[in-house]
Amino acid sequence: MNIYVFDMDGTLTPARQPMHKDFSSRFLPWLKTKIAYIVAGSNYEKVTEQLPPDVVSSFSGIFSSMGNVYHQKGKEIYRNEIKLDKNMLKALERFRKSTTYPDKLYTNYMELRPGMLNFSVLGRNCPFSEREKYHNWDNIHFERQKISEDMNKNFPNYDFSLGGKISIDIVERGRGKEQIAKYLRNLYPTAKIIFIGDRMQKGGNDYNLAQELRNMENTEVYSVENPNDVLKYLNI
Ligand code: M1P
Repeated sequence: MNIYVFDMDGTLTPARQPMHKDFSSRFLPWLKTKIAYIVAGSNYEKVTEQLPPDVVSSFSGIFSSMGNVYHQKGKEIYRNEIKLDKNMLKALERFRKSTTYPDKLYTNYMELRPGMLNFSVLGRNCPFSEREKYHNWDNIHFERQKISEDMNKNFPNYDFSLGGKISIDIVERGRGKEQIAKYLRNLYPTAKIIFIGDRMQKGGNDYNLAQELRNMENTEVYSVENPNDVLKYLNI
């Protein structure tokens, strides 16, 4: 038996965008015959915003906020909280103040979710066009990567990783997506667990889960760049 686990943004949908209709029309019939889970960096509300209701209800379970909240058929099964270190928050404030990003910054630069904090120098409440602008700038200046590396070194009790296009996901070490590997292995002791995500490179928010699974028996991890790659991999 195979158990499928999918990241959401960049894997099943474009980052922070609804699932495309042509994707869901091919994916849903496949999903209905399989046991599959989502593990998203976004919170549960965003997952249900981005995915059509029949897709949401066809998943066996949805891990959101980096695996810190778990829903089964719409019912919350567990949630973790995060303890925030004041010095860690101050260091993030300093990065926000000292950014060399030349364009407008927006107010919502720290978003607390269950068990995690999302930090974006740009600000999460920016217009969509500004996300792309910042992302293109970051691809040249590597601001998020530099902040994550610095913070991982100075605050080893936390884990800083790159999720989507403008932000950094922060969890207590061990409380990222990797926590779901043991959870699923306990549920399915002998099944093959297959994880599909777009951020499996070191520093990405799928990396730790991919590594955790690589260290377990009977698993497979598959890296994609976009939803089209998922359709190709599933051959649907
Ligand atoms: O699910 C991937 C990421 O999506 C968003 O990233 P960004 O806003 O940077 O594009 C965030 O919700 C992030 O937490 C999440 O990991």
